[in-house]
Amino acid sequence: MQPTWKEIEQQAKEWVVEAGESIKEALEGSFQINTKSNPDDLVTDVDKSTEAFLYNQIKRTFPNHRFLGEEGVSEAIEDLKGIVWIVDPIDGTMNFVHQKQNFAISIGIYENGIGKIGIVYDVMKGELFHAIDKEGLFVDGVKLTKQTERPLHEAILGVNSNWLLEDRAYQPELVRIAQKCRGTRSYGSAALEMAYVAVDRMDAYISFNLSPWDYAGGAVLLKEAGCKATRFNNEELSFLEKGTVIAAKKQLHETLVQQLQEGSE
Ligand code: 2AM
Ligand code: CA
Ligand code: CA
Ligand code: CA
Repeated sequence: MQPTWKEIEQQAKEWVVEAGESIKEALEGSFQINTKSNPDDLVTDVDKSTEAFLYNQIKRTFPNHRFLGEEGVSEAIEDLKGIVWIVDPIDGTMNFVHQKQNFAISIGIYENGIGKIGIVYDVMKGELFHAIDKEGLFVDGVKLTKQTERPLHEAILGVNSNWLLEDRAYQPELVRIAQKCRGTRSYGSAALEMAYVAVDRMDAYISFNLSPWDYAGGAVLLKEAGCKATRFNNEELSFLEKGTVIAAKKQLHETLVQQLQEGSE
């Protein structure tokens, strides 16, 4: 018999909590830190062992499900046919290494490209954001019932502040948006920042260059909260290719996309 989405979610929740325990143990001891694309792009052996743990559990329990993870423990995924788990074992590795908090395990489970389950687990807080397609968004099992739309001048925006430092496309538009909003935050974990928008702790999250594993879990949470996540130009997110991400309450999303496009044509 095929498992239900509820059963799959339950299983995934157990695994992220178990993986979180191992991550906490690793933080007490020592671990290896390496760099990837640049000196600030970190990866540790804990990222890899966490991804391997999740991959092995998934493959053992659901042998026909496929797996796309940041650290590449599995085969390359070139399409989203069937059920694909899109996994970031540690989202916010720099926070993991330096702050020892503010990082998450992120899982998005997709069926033929449609988001079915989203899980973002704040390991150190033990706070679990989870959602099933059409069943709503929950924090530690408690359903979210209220979302507030705020105009830009009352909104808090999550941003990756690197864009302040670099001369790049959309920079003038983003500076203008940042000036107009009530305040900005930069937590350093895309998955947590998207979860915070979904549960109404922030109003929007904007980032230049994210990969599917950064936003696959968050995208399901946002959808279930009635929020919207797209590319800066309002195109749908791809779960196979990287790109810009703007996630926000629905009306604010419209305002922000409009402001991002002003002057960029
Ligand atoms: P990561 O920790 O899994 O790499 C930091 O602002 C956010 O951007 C994190 O969610 C981080 O995910 C993500 N990110 C994506 N690409 C990155 C890169 N090349 N270097 C650092 N962070 C990156
Ligand atoms: Ca990374
Ligand atoms: Ca990530
Ligand atoms: Ca990661």
